[in-house]
Amino acid sequence: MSEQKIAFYTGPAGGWGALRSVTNTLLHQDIPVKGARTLLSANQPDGFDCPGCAWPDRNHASTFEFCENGVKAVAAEATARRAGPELFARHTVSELAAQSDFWLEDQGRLTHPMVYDAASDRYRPIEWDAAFALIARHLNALPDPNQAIFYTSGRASNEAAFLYQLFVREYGTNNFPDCSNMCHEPSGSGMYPQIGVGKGTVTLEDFEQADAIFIFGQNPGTNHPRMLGELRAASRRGARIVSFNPLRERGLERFQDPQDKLEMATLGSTPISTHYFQLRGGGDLAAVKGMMKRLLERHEAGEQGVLDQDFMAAHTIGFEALAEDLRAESWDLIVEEAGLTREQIETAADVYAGARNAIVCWGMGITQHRHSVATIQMLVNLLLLRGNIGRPGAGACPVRGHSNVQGDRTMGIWEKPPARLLDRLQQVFGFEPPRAPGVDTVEAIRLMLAGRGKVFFALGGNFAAATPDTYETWKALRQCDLTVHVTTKLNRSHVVHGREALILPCLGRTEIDMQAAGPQGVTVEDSMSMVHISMGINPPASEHLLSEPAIVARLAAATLGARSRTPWLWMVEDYARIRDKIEAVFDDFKDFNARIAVPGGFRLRNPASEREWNTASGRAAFFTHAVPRDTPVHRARRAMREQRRDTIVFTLLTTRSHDQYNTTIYGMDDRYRGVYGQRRVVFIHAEDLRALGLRDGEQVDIHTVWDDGQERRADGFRLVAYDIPRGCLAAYYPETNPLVPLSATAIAAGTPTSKSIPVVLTPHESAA
Ligand SMILES: Nc1nc2c(c(=O)[nH]1)N[C@H]1C(S)=C(S)[C@@H](COP(=O)(O)OP(=O)(O)OC[C@H]3O[C@@H](n4cnc5c(=O)[nH]c(N)nc54)[C@H](O)[C@@H]3O)O[C@H]1N2
Ligand SMILES: Nc1nc2c(c(=O)[nH]1)N[C@H]1C(S)=C(S)[C@@H](COP(=O)(O)OP(=O)(O)OC[C@H]3O[C@@H](n4cnc5c(=O)[nH]c(N)nc54)[C@H](O)[C@@H]3O)O[C@H]1N2
Ligand SMILES: [Mo]
Repeated sequence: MSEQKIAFYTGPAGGWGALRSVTNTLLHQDIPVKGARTLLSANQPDGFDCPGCAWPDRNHASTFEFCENGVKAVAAEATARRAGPELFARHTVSELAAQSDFWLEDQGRLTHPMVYDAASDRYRPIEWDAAFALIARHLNALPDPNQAIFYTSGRASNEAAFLYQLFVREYGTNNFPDCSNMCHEPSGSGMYPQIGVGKGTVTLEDFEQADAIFIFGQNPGTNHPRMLGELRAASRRGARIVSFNPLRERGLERFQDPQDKLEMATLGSTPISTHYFQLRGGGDLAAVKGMMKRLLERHEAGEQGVLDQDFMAAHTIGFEALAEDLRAESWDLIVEEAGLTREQIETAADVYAGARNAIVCWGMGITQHRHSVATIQMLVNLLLLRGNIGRPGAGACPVRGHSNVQGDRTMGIWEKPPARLLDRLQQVFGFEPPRAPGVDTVEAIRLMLAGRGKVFFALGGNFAAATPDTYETWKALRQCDLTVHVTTKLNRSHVVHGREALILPCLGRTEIDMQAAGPQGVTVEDSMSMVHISMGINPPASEHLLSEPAIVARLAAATLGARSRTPWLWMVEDYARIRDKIEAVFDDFKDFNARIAVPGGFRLRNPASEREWNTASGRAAFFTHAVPRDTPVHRARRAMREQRRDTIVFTLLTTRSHDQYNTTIYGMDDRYRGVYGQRRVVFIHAEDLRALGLRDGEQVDIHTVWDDGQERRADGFRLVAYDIPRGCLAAYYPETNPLVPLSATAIAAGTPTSKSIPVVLTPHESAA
């Protein structure tokens, strides 16, 4: 591990640094040779889908798409390290719980199903059948199926997710919290009523034809490195790339393509953003409103072609209300809340108006706010004003996180299932599905805290670390009668457990999945609705592992018994049988098995991208929103002023380092931001440091300003003077999750507002 230092990085993203990092990663996982072979099969027609991000691949083409962080994701799974029964015999669970998140996962792949033994405070091995019987006993003893909670993380394949939602609904609940609730939920909530789909409307081909690409609140250099390939190509043919981000992210500035021999040899690189707007955290709605106001002003000054009036007349409703609201909006308020000058906002608008085709991308910098749904609707408004949906080179591109998070939702992992899905399940499987909505992630925590959530089951993920209000969440999990985790590696959620607890180790996507009918592939859907097959190539990490579909099927058979007419065990003998059932439930999956036999798979239909609007009015709808002036940050600042305290209330945004995959910490560096050997850092503007009377490098404690009387703090963060707007702070997740109140959620989506937490800083009180 590197020594602790802060050393600002001036090179491009990618380049030799990325290659060095890959070598170190493979060495750390003890797999130099095997790792390399495994990587050559990632995203190939006959290989596995990279378990990293959801960015699509070019037709699963035959050239290896290099991606530093894809390598880390694959290597983490293909590691030679093992966390077997010996590890659990050596350590009590209390001892394991004292270890860091990094240490827990670094023990390697889990090899045996394990059960918690309270007498010895240890996990010990258990047979699979006994494990399923234990879960079935708990589930069947609950007086109400709504006391069970079934979490999903977005790595589960379509086949696993489909069986899972079917099992849980046959069991009797829609309690499906999932990682999406903390991620792109607001994108779906915003887009559905507006354009009738909750997914992106673009494909990779559109990126080749766009004249302008707008990137709001996304850090592709770290989280979707393969996207830099598209951006680089766009930049080279002269497209405008406009970034809105409080931080200057390296990957949005320059990229050196490790696959380009000339660029590597000459140390050349390609600029990415032509325009970079360092707006205030949470300032996007105001900025986009300003852009639209500018377009309207130009239009009303008589300029032709600023707005696409033909498109609006034929396809939209609500423009007049929006226009009226834009006219009435004050530039002063827009400028104040966006944290950009009027000239900057006008420049952005003019770039947009000058582009024939434009794409708008967004990530967590947009979705994890109080007003995220409204902000997303403003982004879609912006697209609609110039007819930038439903034609080549244009559209909406919410960039998804987990590699199959979009597919899981398509398969019905949804706490608020549409009636048509339930009707179809009823027809195809002959049972009465529950109709009442279930709980999302935050509601699930509340349900457990209230003592009405008693069994917690997780298909992947790390609920204890990924969710907000960490200590409340831990209390919630510890109150459960039973917690169960289907997982590949040891993590926090296994050591913060219910009275009884199980760890069920499963195959990873890189591994050969052998069933009665032979080796099986699974399908996934990427961020652009492309569905394709993924085949593992490595031998399983242990002979005791089961696949996720097999775990769900055997659990369903054990729990439902003769109550269910579904042929659970028969379906998992050959996953083509599961796909036939998926086809029977979802019209879009017609000829499913045949269509995934084609390399690259197929694209699910996206009506909005064909200008068919499945909305209430049958048209695309403009939505009007006020610039938010009453967020928790505004309120906290007002309260400080009223109490005549000069304490600075900051907006804390929590983000990912270059060396992590969500709660999985690969290493302690964040190369592009110049941080090495540590994670407890907080980025701050130099003027704010001075105003606080603190120095760069000093340690502080962070406290949330929230009006529920509960103290929330995270201690011992090193201040790093950084290029960030005044009044904003940035720090890494999950260390900062104790600061996010459970009640801090997005309006109309329930997503924790992890990018806008009102906080104050105090000098660190050392424990000594
Ligand atoms: N290597 C790697 N890949 C990943 C992941 C990972 O952890 N590691 N996670 C996966 C998952 S699940 C997801 S959802 C995605 C996440 O990918 P991203 O969406 O890129 O997520 P973050 O790193 O949380 O932060 C996004 C960016 O938002 C900016 N930002 C913060 N607040 C604001 C704001 O108010 N306005 C604007 N305009 N910008 C803001 C931050 O500075 C940061 O650059 O990546 C996926 N891919
Ligand atoms: N403060 C703050 N909180 C956040 C965010 C933020 O930006 N800031 N981001 C949010 C977002 S966008 C998301 S998506 C969530 C992520 O929440 P989760 O999806 O719950 O978390 P992960 O860290 O991705 O889960 C990692 C674990 O998944 C398990 N795993 C890995 N591969 C497999 C597999 O193939 N099968 C199974 N069964 N298990 C596997 C491993 O045990 C690993 O420890 O966190 C959210 N939380
Ligand atoms: Mo995510």
